[in-house]
Order: sequence, then structure tokens, then C-alpha cells
Amino acid sequence: KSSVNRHEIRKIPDGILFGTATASYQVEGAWNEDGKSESIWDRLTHSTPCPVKNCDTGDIADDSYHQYERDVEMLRELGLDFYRFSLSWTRILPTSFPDKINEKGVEYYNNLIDEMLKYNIQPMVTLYHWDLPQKLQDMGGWTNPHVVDWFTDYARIVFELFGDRVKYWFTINEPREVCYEGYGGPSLAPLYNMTGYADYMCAKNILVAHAKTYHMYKNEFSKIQGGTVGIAISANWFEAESEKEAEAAEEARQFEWGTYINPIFSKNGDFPAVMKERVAAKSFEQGFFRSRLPEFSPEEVELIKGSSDFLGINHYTSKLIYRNASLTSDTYPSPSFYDDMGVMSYYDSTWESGVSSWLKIVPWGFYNLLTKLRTDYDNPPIYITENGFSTYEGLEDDSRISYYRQYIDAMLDAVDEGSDVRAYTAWSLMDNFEWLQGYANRFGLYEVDYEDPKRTRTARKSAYVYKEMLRTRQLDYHYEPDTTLPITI
Ligand code: GBH
Repeated sequence: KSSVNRHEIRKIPDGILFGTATASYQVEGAWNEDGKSESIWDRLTHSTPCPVKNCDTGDIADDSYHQYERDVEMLRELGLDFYRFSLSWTRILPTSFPDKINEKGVEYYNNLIDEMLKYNIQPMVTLYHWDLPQKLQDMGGWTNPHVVDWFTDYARIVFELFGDRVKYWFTINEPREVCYEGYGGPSLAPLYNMTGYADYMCAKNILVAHAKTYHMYKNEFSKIQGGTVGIAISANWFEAESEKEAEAAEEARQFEWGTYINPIFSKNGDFPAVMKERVAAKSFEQGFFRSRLPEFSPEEVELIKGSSDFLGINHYTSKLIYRNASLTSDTYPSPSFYDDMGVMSYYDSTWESGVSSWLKIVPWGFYNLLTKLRTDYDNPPIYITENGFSTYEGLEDDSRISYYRQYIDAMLDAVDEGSDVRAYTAWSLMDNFEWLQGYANRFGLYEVDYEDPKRTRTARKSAYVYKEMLRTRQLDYHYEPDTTLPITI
């Protein structure tokens, strides 16, 4: 489907909210200030040899802990409806548990929230964006079923502290990345690298923790506080290389995001059938006495089913999928998540790339994804909780502008056909600590100067374009901002 008609000015329907996002560890800095304790990212970035590109850490990051007023000023400059940020568990609860609340940490978030609300910018708050308390990691983190209690206790404190003012909650950011990249693979903390086991244990526990938190809010808070609760799931598009690979592509989608979307949003709940069958079959072949994929009890299936007021989607890119004769038992390590899934994937060489090697520009993939979510899950309310593009430093970011225009265009195609998209979030407000890539890959509408102790933020060309799009509620491929003028409120 050709989604782009670049000659017309396209009206953006009223009612879709626009914002930007960041996450605590990626922007706050102040890693050990005012009573904050150590998270798994503090531990990882301080370990030797340093695992992050250029030995970067989030010790100072964007210094948002001290610069929340400037951050809110930028939100105002852009004219945003909302700002999606996350809370640092170890800043609020230094023991990990509810026995000690760190007032200074609470004060930081109160200040940020109150400053935003002064200007009518809605806080959308993520409870967990990857910075688990190290103490809980030492007890197994997301592989320990007790994490369900640890997380819901933390969530209860957070709802009590901020729920009078925060009306949009996300429990977990990207369970697939937490579990697969953190516990299965070695590309996010805690780098467990135990795929085929730890990633599946994490998947079960994180879904139960999410669902218990959802029900706690519904039962105990929503009547008084009146907010909504959801989850942000990463879902890239997986396209069949050719028609005969349709089944392989569908299996990739079920393994990659069905793992998390199916239990919450499908009619029957539970992990996708194909995943349960495949992992069980592989496990028995390999000599296990039971499936490496843990089962949900019937009560857990019911608990998780429907446990979200909306579906948050982080979408960045697409891949092509095939399965052929060359896929043998040696293609992937066995057991492993990828061996269980049993497909091959690659990026089309004609797709333009961001600085992040995994990020190719494929706007029609976004359209296909939204269409698929609409048809498979009975048109759930969708919040696009992240979408964005990486460059090197520099203020002239035409490739980012082009990415945003094409992706928003593709999103509007799906909206025209009935997709219930309620919000769109650009990742990111400003450059920040891009996990193992450090500060080399930049996603910001604002550039951050990391040489400058003040971490000065400067609007990129894309900030001007995003602002104008929101102001006029029009998508105009020909709009050229005058970046010699300062961006003003
Ligand atoms: C999101 O992850 C995250 O929510 C956000 O925090 C992040 O900054 C943003 O997108 C951009 O990445 O090349 O081995 O370092 C999107 C999924 C997670 C995919 C991290 C790439 C790192 C792989 N990304 N992952 S590696």
C-alpha cells in the first residue's frame, strides 16, 4: 500500500493527543543523590570492563533531576498535550520495599508533575522503564515469582503518592525487551544471557505483576483517582519475504509481541497457542521433562486477560521473515528463544537506516501493524507510546523529520480505516543515554550538549517541524521552518 501522498496537506484528526517521552535512567542523572540507591543500570555501567560504548554511564545523563524546569519549558515550546516519563524505583524506595519512602526523590517527581500541570501538560507515567533495584536483581529480579509482590507494593506507593494528579499510567515499558534482551540475551541489564529459560520465566512474572497492579488500581484507586492503566509493548512489524512465508511471518509476530499482547488483549488470553506448542515440543525433543515456557494457571489466564485500559505500542521498524531448508538445528543456539521461534529475519538492503543498526525506515510496516492489531484484537484503544529515529549529533536532522512525517502519515492511514489511535509519542524529547550505545545514538527533538556541564538543550530542526504540525494539526511535507528564529513558547 502506498501510504504517502506528499503533495497534499493532510489534516490530523482532532482527539489524537501528541507528546514526547523519556525514561528515568536515560535522563535523570543524580544516580546516588539524596538517598537514591543502586539500580541494575548503575551496577552495569559501573562494572569493569565497561560494557557501554565509550564507557558512557547515566551518572549525570541529561541532569534532568536538577533541570526539570527546563524540561517542562521544552514541553511548552513544543506545545505538547502530554509528556511520558518514568519513575526511578530506587529513588522513591531506596530499600526496594515500602518500608522507607525517600522524601527527596518524591519531591523531585512532585515538582516535575506540578510544573507540567501548571501548563496543562498531562503526565503519562511509566512505573518501570528498566531500572530495577539491584537488591531485587540479587534475588533473581524478574525471574523470581516474588517480583509480583515487590512490584505491586511499589506500584501501590506510587499510586498513593502521585495518583491524585497522574491520570495515565503504564506499568511496564517493553516487557519483551526486559525479558528477552535483559534475561535472554546480553543487550540490556542484567545481561543474563540465559535464553530459552530466563526470558520465559521473566515473561510470565512480568505479565502477572502487570495484571495484579492493574486490578489493584481498578479495585482500590480508580474510583477516587479516575485514571487509566495500561502497558507499553514493543511491536515492530514482521513481513513475509514472499507469499509462501506468510506462516513464518505470523509465527515471528506471535513470538515477538504475541507473547505479551495475546495474554492481555486476545479473547482467550494466555501465551499464543503456536508458542506454547512449539516450546513444549522443542523442550521434549531436547530431553526436558516439561516445557521451558512456564504455564499460567487458569486463574492467572483470567487475571491477565483484559488487564489494560489501552494498548501502548512502541514501534520503530520492520523486518522481513522467511523459513527455509537452510534453517537447521545449528542455526541458532539450542535451546533459545530464536531456536524455538524457528524463523530467519533480515532487513531489506534498500531500507534507509538510522544510526542504530536495527532501525530502518519502513513506514508501511507501521500501517500493517496497526491494521493487524485492529483486526486481531477487536480494535483496542491504542496509544503509540514511542516512535522515533536516531542520528548523530547535529541540529539539521532532515532524516528524522522525514521519518516522523512518513510514520505519522502511515498511522493516519490506519486511523482513516478505523484504528482507534488515541495518542502519539515521539521518542524522544531530547538526546539521552541510549543503553549499551551510550550517548552515540541520538533520538532527541532537542540536542543535548554532553561536553557542557549544564547539559544545554537546543531545539533541532525536527523540533520546529513537530511543533508546527501540532499547532496547525496538519501534516505538510513541504513545511520548512526558519531555524534562525528561536523556538518560543
Ligand atoms: C525503546 O526500545 C526503549 O523503550 C527506549 O528506552 C529506547 O531508548 C528507544 O526505544 C530506542 O532504542 O543494539 O544491542 O544495543 C526499543 C527497542 C531496545 C532495540 C534496545 C534495541 C538495543 C540493542 N530497542 N535494543 S543493541
